[in-house]
Amino acid sequence: MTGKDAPIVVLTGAGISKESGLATFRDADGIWATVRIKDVATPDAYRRDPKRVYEFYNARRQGLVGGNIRPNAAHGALARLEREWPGGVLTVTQNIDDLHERAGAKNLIHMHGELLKIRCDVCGNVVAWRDDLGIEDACAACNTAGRMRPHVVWFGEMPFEMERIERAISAAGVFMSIGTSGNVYPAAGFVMLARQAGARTVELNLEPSEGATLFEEKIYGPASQVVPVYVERLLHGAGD
Ligand code: BV8
Repeated sequence: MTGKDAPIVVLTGAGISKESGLATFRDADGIWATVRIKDVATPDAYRRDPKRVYEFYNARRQGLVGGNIRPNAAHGALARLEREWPGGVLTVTQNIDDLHERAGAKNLIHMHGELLKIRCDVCGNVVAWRDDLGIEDACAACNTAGRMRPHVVWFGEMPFEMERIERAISAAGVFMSIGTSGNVYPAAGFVMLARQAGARTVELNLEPSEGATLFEEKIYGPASQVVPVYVERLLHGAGD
């Protein structure tokens, strides 16, 4: 097992929130089974039909805030790891839900943005937002109406805090990938960076991801079961 003074970087995807009641993207019952990326999750979609994009994110936002959605044991185990691991833990999530924060995570990067925030397309001002977003909503900073968008990274847009993420992975002793299919870049390429840095790489997922062969260790099962067990092993493993 890795020395406890080595930092850990954890990448999470939609699979970690599935047992909390949020849909994934590419499972049979996933989001992309009913709506096309190019219609709702690209800058062109927003320019072409903002109402359609607002409706897509309003439905997901209402599902998150109004649907009795709670963090599960996997989110809780990662927050525990962050509290107890001497070398420090950074969680990088592709998810736009707030379940990691609600489970207690502090050192957290939402590389694809956050569903509960909106951003002004004119001045860049970002505000917390839990209601429906409409074309009539104005920016609290520059007063421009009709230019507020979800604070979410669409396909073709640069994910947030990439330099900080790459620096952290380059210094990591352990890289854990949880609940992601390994389809979306640049996140899907992080394991390569971790291997180049000499980090121990482990995938915890329901089934092998696209990048499964790149991980030294692979543990399959529902995140709420396998993640707490793995965290316990990291913290109090028999030195294996
Ligand atoms: C960019 C926010 C460039 C919106 C999302 C190579 C290099 C760089 C880019 C590309 C490249 N090749 C292609 C690209 C372009 C593109 C891309 O990757 N396309 C793919 C489809 C081929 N990437 C981009 O556009 C990115 N931007 O590259 O910018 C650039 C450069 C310079 C200047 C400007 C720009 C931006 C990508 C971000 C897009 N936004 N989300 C929203 O949420 O609505 S992506 C979307 O996919 C979500 O963020 C999601 O998190 C992410 C990844 O999906 P997963 O989380 O993995 O979910 P998925 O359903 O796929 O898998 C779930 C997994 O969980 C499964 O494996 C399942 O088995 C497992 N699971 C299920 N249940 C459980 C479970 N596991 C455990 N327990 C369970 N119970």
